[in-house]
Amino acid sequence: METTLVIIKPSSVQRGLIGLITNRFEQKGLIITGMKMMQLTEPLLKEHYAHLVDRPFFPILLRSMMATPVIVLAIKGVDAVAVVRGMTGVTKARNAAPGTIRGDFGMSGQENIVHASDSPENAVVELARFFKPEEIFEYMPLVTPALYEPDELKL
Ligand code: IDP
Ligand code: MG
Repeated sequence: METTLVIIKPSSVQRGLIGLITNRFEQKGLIITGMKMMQLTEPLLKEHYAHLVDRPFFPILLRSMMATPVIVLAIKGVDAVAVVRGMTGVTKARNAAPGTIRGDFGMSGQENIVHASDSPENAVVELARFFKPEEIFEYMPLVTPALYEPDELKL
């Protein structure tokens, strides 16, 4: 199984969406293996959004991501990175498909509800950026055999 990183962004914390968003992942059958509240900092965000530091909107992105604490989630499942990206929807929330988190909860390209890792390689790097190893728990919920056909669990 893969594990991916989700960040529930400050605008979603402000709007009281922590429970609704977390519920989406649980309802899907994904396993929450890490979850905490933390205050993001400029150095951490410059690393996390290194691909955007030269963009004109970067100061706004920084301010927005530090406006309140965030919730970081480690989420596990078969193909979890792609599954969670699919559930997240495209970056500009007002164009995101209905049924996706961004599509159902957002209107903005900037305030787009959640971050989700975009590749298995980045997920490994991002999980290590936001979690200490002991903050991710490798348990298997008792319902797992009801969620997958046995061969799928051997992937
Ligand atoms: P992603 O979150 O869908 O992976 P990225 O391109 O990695 O999208 O951008 C990271 C974050 O930066 C976005 O989620 C959004 O909050 C912000 N962002 C990206 N592009 C724009 C833009 O053109 N205007 C304003 N904010 C943007
Ligand atoms: Mg991205």
